[in-house]
Amino acid sequence: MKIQSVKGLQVFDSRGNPTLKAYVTLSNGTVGEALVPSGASTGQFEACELRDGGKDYHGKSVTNAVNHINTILQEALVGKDADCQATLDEVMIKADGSENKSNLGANAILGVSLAAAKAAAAAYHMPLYRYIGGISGVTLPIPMMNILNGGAHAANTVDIQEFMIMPYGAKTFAESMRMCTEIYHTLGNILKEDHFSVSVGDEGGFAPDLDSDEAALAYIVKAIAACGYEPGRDVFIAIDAAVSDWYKNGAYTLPKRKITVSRDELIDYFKALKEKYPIISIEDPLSETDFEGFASITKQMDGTQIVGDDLFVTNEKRLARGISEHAANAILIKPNQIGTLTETINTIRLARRSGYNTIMSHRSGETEDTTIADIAVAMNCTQIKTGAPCRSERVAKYNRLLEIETELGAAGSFGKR
Ligand code: 2PG
Ligand code: MG
Repeated sequence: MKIQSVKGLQVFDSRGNPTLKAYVTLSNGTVGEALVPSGASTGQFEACELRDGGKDYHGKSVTNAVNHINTILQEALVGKDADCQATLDEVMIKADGSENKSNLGANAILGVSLAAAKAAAAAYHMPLYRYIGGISGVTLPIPMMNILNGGAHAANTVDIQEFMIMPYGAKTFAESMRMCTEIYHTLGNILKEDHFSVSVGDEGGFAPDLDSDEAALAYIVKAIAACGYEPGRDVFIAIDAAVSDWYKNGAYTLPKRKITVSRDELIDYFKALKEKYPIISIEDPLSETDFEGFASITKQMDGTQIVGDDLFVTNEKRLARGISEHAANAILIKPNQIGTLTETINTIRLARRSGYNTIMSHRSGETEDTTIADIAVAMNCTQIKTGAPCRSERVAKYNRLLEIETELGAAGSFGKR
């Protein structure tokens, strides 16, 4: 289990931007590898994604982060046991020494953290979900599948960033994939019939130029019904409004339609959408600084899942504040928002203890790495958000979950909260 070497390499993500891949090699020759994703609508409280700046790659290269892996992190970790995850992560946090991992880069640290876990799992001849979750990590998450993209993820006229379907009528993960892919393709056909573009956004969902968020919701309801499912019974809708970017000087301006509203008007807007459409979950309905607003909408929309993404940034301290202020009732989990596997796990544990739903999530800039699928099962996250059933960097996670469901057989359970 002793770490023999730690290496980094600059590679590319699904948007063609540089990102990094980390390799951890053990003394018995076992290698663990991990690639790090990258967001577009990033929260201001996220751990630091270290980029070089300058002219090359429009400032986005990550050679400094890679160098940190090859020098400082390699030196700090060689000779340590790969299966002492908390110790490894602690050593890296100390080597960085900053509050938000800005010295070495959260991208560098997360890559090594995940690669070490994968090396240890491989050395024990265990799948990653079993290594992390033991025999109690058995939950296949229900997909929160993003089939229509807007906001910062698409060059279209739709304000809300993500429109997702949740197939509550499914009994297994495999069945949930059948339902979601049927609806996805049907939506494409309906949009095409109405002469809308079926080109896709960053997460593989369609990105048509619709008049409004409501038009998007109406098309999705139509697609669900056209497949023979009942909207609001078999399949629900989840949205990620991602409004942190809309907020300026106490007011919100819808990015595409340029309408400015107050916090209360925005809450009323979501309430009105929920009245008309089978919306079960709303992510980031208010700014990442507005704990009070989050508490207010959570109370006013009792029965709706209110998800903190930019609000919590997978950070245990921010989640603890949310819990004490009753802000939101669910948390999005993105390992690269915080930068180590141990901190990710601790945040999930706190959420679970406090009755908050946990949703494992990809980033809009992704890679072929499927680690989040394994972490979701290991930690019994009941939901996963990993894009449309389109583009291999998204589909790879779903395919990994199908594989895990088959492996677990009767021991697995399909989570729905
Ligand atoms: C989000 C994510 C993922 P990004 O806002 O939830 O869908 O987007 O990675 O751009 O932050
Ligand atoms: Mg979000």
